[in-house]
Amino acid sequence: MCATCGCDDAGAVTITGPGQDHHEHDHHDHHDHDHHAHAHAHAHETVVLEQDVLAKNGLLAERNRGWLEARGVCAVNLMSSPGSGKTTLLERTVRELAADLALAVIEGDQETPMDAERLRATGCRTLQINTGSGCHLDADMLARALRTLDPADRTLVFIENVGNLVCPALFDLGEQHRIVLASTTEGEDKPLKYPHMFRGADLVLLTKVDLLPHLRFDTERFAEHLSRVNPRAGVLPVSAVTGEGLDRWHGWLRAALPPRVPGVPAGH
Ligand SMILES: Nc1nc2c(ncn2[C@@H]2O[C@H](COP(=O)(O)OP(=O)(O)O)[C@@H](O)[C@H]2O)c(=O)[nH]1
Ligand SMILES: [Mg+2]
Repeated sequence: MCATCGCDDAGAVTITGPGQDHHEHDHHDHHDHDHHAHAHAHAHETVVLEQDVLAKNGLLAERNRGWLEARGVCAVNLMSSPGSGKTTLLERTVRELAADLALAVIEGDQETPMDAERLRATGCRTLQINTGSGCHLDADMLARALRTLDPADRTLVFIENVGNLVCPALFDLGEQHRIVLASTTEGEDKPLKYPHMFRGADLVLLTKVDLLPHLRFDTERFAEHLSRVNPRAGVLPVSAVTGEGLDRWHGWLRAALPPRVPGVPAGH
């Protein structure tokens, strides 16, 4: 858990947007001192710290939820282990939906602007959050990213979380939907091994299904493992290479957008 690994108090968070060089450092010069103090506290007060961190995050997540709802903005949090295909799927999704939907992407990674650059190449407005040593996005990072993005009414905001099947599950961002991606190359057992992550999912995308002929992966077994930890979430098999399943994925996203209210002008 995150308070245990110490990631939440280490390193500066950087938010970088299009056409700007906007750095936010939310930690103090006495960071080393703080770090040691916290490390010491971890030995004795790990549980208390975890509760404090998560309680504070929960309050900020509620604020994000209200902010998003007031603007009619839909935030979708994509989570998976590194390499499951989050960025590749997003590249294709934003290319295909950009014609008729307002879209924006928030990219979370420890280092590098690489994923944000991939998304910007599609023409989509994209912000990069670099978490330093942090292994997840939290509600405060999302709040700052949303203020920078300032998305228009009815924008669909994709959040690519830091690649990790553990810590991001604990941090409510205030997002409307949680999507967990699991690739066929990762094996059928992941829902059982990482139940917290899969339990919180509204939808599970089984990615890289174009590779199934080359793998020993039993899709039904995967679905059965998922239903044991989360009977509510459906499995949607997709391939960002062949395009299989993408119509259904895009249909799911369109349905997730808040309905237009007749007679109410945009932004109200
Ligand atoms: N065969 C296949 N490879 C994919 C697919 N989606 C992504 N990949 C590859 O998987 C690797 C990791 O993809 P990426 O989108 O960067 O994963 P992320 O770390 O979850 O963002 C890259 O080499 C992609 O080309 C897919 O649907 N099929
Ligand atoms: Mg990525």
